[in-house]
Amino acid sequence: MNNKKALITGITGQDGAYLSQLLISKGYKVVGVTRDTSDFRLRNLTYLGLNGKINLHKANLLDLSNIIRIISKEKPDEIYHLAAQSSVGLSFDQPIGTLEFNIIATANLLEAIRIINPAIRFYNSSSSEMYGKVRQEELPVTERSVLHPVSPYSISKASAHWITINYREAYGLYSVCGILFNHESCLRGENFVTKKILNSAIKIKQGSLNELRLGNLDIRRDWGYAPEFVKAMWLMLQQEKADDYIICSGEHHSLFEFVKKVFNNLELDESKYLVSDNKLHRPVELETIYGDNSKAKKGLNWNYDINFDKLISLLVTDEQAFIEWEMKNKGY
Ligand code: NDP
Ligand code: GDR
Repeated sequence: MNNKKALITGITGQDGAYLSQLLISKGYKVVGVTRDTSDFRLRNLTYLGLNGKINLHKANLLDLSNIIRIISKEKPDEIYHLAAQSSVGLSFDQPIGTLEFNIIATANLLEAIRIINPAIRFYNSSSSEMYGKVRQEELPVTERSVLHPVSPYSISKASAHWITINYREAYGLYSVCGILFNHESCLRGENFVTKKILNSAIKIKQGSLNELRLGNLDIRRDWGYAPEFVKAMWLMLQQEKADDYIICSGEHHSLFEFVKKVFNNLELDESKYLVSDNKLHRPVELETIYGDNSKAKKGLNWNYDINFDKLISLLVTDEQAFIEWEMKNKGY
């Protein structure tokens, strides 16, 4: 058993919950930071049975004094920075808030580490969205591909990415970025497309819904399974040398394929229920993106082996169990 302590920001989100579960299973003491400890926010931790196993702090990551107080008190060995306004779509409606939180929270955490204890290891979740406008011939993207972000969210993530690297290069911190491609689970927020598809398809199957309305169905993404992605985050902080890694499945499929597979899995014909809605298109869209995960597989020994069919089947099964749990635990 190890006696390490990890602090996770964004602990109530999809990745925060799965990462907490992983670290607790490895014997870590886990401390979490959240804006609010209301029951609704704790849904993911409750679902995984982690309530009571984590020491939660209410904090505003824009307030450096708040962060300094928590890090000084808890003395973590590792910090996993997952908190963000993480919706690309919402960032077009809330550009300033997204830029402010996603950039300044990251800078505040790194500055607090530099002031309090530069030996604390720091992980930051960067995003495939940072690559943005990629030409077909430049795919799959690698850690060395050029960044060309096309949304307020991806611009904020590109800044946080370079701030994290800069603290490594300028001050010698062990600060690293996982460049994550879309990864999904039943703990995904309701405003992300896979959760919407899975939840709607199951409700259509149950007879309580009769349509699924989506935006651009032609986009192609490199979708992965969230519980496997958090393993890579942990591995990144266990290396001799700090470095950044792309974390992705390496496969790419269109949103239409995703819908079709989910409906087929439930023995439904998607053409009877799928409605394409132009109002759900984004002002600027990233059409196709997929990555090369060979650096992570080789360098971190990250064993990811979930192909698209297996991913869909896991997501459908997980979502069915989640809906059942939600019905039984209304109000959690
Ligand atoms: P979630 O949105 O599920 O969780 C993020 C957490 O950040 C929330 O639970 C919330 O915690 C906090 N948060 C949300 N909005 C704000 C806001 N406006 N201001 C302050 N805090 C906020 O994200 P994921 O778990 O999916 O992702 C984790 C990280 O990884 C994020 O940084 C995301 O950008 C990044 N990422 C995710 C990918 C994915 O496919 N999931 C891919 C690439 C990068 P609370 O309310 O408790 O404070
Ligand atoms: P994304 O995820 O923007 O890639 O960001 P999202 O699931 O929101 O969108 C994926 C793609 O689906 C298209 N789409 C729709 N999206 C939503 N949300 N709702 C719809 O109805 C719909 N119809 C079509 C979108 O246009 C888009 O192309 C996620 C987040 O987790 C980020 O934090 C992370 O950095 C990136 O993945 C990698």
